[in-house]
Amino acid sequence: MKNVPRANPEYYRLYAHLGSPYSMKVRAVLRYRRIPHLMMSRMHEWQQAFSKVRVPVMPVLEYPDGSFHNDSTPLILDLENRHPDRSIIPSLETDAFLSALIEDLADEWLSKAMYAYRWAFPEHTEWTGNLIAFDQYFGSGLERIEQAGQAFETRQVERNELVGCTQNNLPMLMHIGDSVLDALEPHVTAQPFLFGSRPSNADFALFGQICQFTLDLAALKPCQERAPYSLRWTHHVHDLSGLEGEWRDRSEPRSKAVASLLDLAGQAYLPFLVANHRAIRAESSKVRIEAHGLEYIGTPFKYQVRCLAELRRHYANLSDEARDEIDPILDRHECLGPLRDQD
Ligand SMILES: N[C@@H](CCC(=O)N[C@@H](CS)C(=O)NCC(=O)O)C(=O)O
Repeated sequence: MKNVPRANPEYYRLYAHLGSPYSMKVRAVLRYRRIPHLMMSRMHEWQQAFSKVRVPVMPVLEYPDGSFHNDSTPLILDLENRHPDRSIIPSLETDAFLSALIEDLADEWLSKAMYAYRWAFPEHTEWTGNLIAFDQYFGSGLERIEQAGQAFETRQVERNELVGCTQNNLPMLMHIGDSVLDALEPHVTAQPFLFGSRPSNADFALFGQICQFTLDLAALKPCQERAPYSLRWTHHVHDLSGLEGEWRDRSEPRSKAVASLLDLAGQAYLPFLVANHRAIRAESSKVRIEAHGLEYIGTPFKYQVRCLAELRRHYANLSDEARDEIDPILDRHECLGPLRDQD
């Protein structure tokens, strides 16, 4: 095929959509970092992008050089190497580690609450399916939109089992959403972000999932009642292009929200990652944990084995000084064992 010259070759192209938490995460990062980009949100545009990446998950970022990349966490780190200004990795080594841990918890654990709110309440799934199809096909006729909506709804509801959004797991999944909102609600009225007055990769990951709570009918009312300011906060994080902030100084205390999120990581998310790792190694078809007096049974994922390995690698690479400071904190929140173990 002939190479058609691009009108604006310096732009990144983000193949993404409003109903995708990771899309909103990456778009907000690009906006905050003032990285020039174009948002490509229609179905025919994604199809083209999906054919260029190994794992077809949303969002895909096309670099100005024409290469295609996805998976938000490493993608964000790659953008850090390419664009030094307005970094979203906290400058303190300890905070950078905690931020990576919270980013992962949001992407891989809070995301289950988001998916459950969206697809595990049968009375609301038709509405969501249609709205997401509308995003991809608006202006193409109601019939086309609702046909695509139904197809998408069917596919996503069928995936509930695979991603662990079962009736058995609902109490655990709702507990995850509630715990995160309870951690953030007093925090967002006191401080704009977790590690200072500028946003971190953890803030963007939490935002990505929570901004979806403002879209889904099952989530909207309970979450708005529980944490009105946290939901409102997400409307700001969508576009922080004008924000100027600083990382916290070493002498300033960390937000209490960080401690609460570490509790969730230590009590449930890290034990889940460890159990997932063991299940994959044992070639078991199920991963099971108990936490907060609740049970989670799901399908093990290789991707999450990499998440655990990545967190352990990051922890192992911390300087002695950072470890002296962070070990007692991780220990207090039951995070240290799973990060140190190499099994
Ligand atoms: N780890 C990936 C996850 C991305 C992801 O799961 N995206 C979802 C949409 S929000 C997706 O594209 N899923 C593929 C599918 O539903 O088939 C990231 O951080 O970007």
